[in-house]
Amino acid sequence: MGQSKYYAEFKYGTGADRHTYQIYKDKLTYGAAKAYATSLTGDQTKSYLVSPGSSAENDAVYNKTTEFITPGPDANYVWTGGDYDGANWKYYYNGSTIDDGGANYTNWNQLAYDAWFLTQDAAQKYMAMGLQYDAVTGKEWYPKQDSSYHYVVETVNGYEKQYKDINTIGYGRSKDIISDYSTSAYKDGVRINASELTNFDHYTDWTFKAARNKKKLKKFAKRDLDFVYYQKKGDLYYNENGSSKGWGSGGAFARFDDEPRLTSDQLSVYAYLGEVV
Ligand SMILES: [Ca+2]
Repeated sequence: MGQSKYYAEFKYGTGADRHTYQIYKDKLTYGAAKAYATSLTGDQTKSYLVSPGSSAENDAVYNKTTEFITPGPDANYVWTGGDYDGANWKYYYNGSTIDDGGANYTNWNQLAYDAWFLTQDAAQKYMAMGLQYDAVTGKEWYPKQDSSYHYVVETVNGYEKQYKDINTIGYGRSKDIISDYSTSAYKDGVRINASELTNFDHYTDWTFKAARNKKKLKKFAKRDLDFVYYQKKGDLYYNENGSSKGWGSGGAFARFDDEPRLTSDQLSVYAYLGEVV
C-alpha cells in the first residue's frame, strides 16, 4: 500500500537505466535505512540506498537532495549504499568495489579517506555523501561510523510502486476528476504531489482523516489535519490553514467519481522534483 513517510522523488537515467530516487528527511541508522530501502520492493538488489555509478548520477543525487534538504549542522550527510566488508568498499546491492583508486567511479573526500585508511577504524565502515556545510564538502563521499542520517533510496526501472497520482495544480480552484481508481487497479493506492501546495511544511509526515458526514467534515477542517476525505461526494480536501476554520487557500482538489472508501494506508504524499536528463 502507500508510504506513511513524506518524501521527495526524482528520476534519473534513460531506458532500462531510468531509476527512481526517493529522498527522506527523517534520520535512521545505517541498518535501519538499508532495511527501509529493501522494504520498498522486498529485494535489496531492486531498491537500495543510493549507489551512484557516474559523476552525472552523483551530481543529480547531490543537486536534488540539497533542493529538498537544506545542509546544516544537523543535516550534513545522507547515507549511501556503500560499506566496507573488511577488505573492500563495495555497493551492497551488486557487490561492485568502490575503493579509492579502483576501476569504478568514486568520489571520496581525499582527506577523510586517507584518515580512515591510516587508522583502519573498524567502526567506520559506512559511506555517506556530504551535503556541504562547515568543513564537509558537498557531493563527496565519507567513511562514517554508524549514526542517524537522512537517506536516499534508489529503485530500479520496473520496480516502482503502482500509484494513482493526483494532480494538485490549481488546487482550491479546480478538481482533478478521478474515475479509474480502485485498490485492485492501483495496488499501492493514491499518491498526492504536495510540491504545489502552499503552507505544506511538514517535515517527515502528514495527517489524514475520512469524514463520514457533513458535520464531521466541518469539524475536521478545524483540526490540524493536512488532508480530509468526504466519501459521500468523493472529495479530497487540502486543509491549508490547519486548525483555523475552513480550508484556507486549500479546499477540494480531487473528486473520486466512484466515491471509494479511502483510508490513510491507501495514501502517499510526496514532492515531485522532476526528471534529471
Ligand atoms: Ca482549517
